[in-house]
Amino acid sequence: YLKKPLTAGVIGCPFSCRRKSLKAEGTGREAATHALNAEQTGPLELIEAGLLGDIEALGWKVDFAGADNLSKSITAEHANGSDPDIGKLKQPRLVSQVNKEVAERVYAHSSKGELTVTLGGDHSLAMATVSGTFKAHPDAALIWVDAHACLTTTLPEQDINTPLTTPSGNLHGCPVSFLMGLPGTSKEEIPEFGWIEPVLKAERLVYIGLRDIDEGERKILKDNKIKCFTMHHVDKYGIGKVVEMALEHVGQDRPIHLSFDVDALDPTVAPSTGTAVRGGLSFREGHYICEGTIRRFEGQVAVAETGRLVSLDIMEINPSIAAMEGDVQQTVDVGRSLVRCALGETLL
Ligand code: 5AB
Ligand code: MN
Ligand code: MN
Ligand code: MN
Repeated sequence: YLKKPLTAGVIGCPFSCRRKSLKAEGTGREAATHALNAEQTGPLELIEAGLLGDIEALGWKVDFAGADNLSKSITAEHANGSDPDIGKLKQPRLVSQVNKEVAERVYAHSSKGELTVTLGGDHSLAMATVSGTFKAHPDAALIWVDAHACLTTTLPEQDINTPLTTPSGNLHGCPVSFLMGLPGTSKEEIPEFGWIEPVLKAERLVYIGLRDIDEGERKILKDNKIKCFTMHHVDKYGIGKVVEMALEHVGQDRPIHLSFDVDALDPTVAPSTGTAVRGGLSFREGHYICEGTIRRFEGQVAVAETGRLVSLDIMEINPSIAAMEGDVQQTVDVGRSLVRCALGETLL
């Protein structure tokens, strides 16, 4: 699936779907002003720390257009309060437009035969990464590593009291439902997101690391028979077996999109993230997933041999969140080494 010379198409998306300090600040007017701050500097920090050099050192070419804030102009457009909630969904037009733009970039890299590496930013960006990747690789499978299913649905206003509605209205909790075309996400129901095609079939999706699932999400997971390896399964079978079963489930010959939310890791491993949940993956378990996603052959650079990983998201590194000195550095370092692992770094 990847063309030689092996090239990583790196996209930096310093974007957040969440308004900053909305609760503290109060009114809608202030919220609109704060939409201008809807930035998350994770990708900038990763690049500054030397991620591109890391990738090159592993033998890849790097195709990188800059980690400029591609959301800035679009963000400014909506800073005048022209982006009212839709049902419970917050900043819907902003999130949609940023994602539409990123999706085009992802597609551009993926359709050139590059491995697309998208650095978030928050996980609403998966609307873009999965859309762009699956447009180039329609038979791809999605491995979603996260404490959360990101599968809350988006039923309109009259339904806000049903359990199937997003509890927070934050779109980083919804991308998978849009990608699957679940009820409430169709072009008719929410034309603002009409550009998203329902490219993701339930049987092509597998979760690893879940431990904070909403009531509505639990029902969707069951009804659609979506394969999940929660932390319970990681404890029970061990990470090696879990990755093996996950790959088996999606089929051995498909291109793979790995969407890695760093909050899948335990907060002691990746503290600088927005929705930390205790009881997560250890440092090694997280890295094993990246290593194990690619079938390895003795003594060869696995990625080069299989070329099955076509898209990698490293999401939710948020340097504005730090309880202790060193938290940001630690989280950025982990993000960097996850990328290296997925691109073929070996321990030996
Ligand atoms: B993340 C929650 N389900 O919808 C919601 O960080 C959390 O991208 C979503 O995984 C977390 O607000 C989304 C409670
Ligand atoms: Mn997530
Ligand atoms: Mn999460
Ligand atoms: Mn998030």
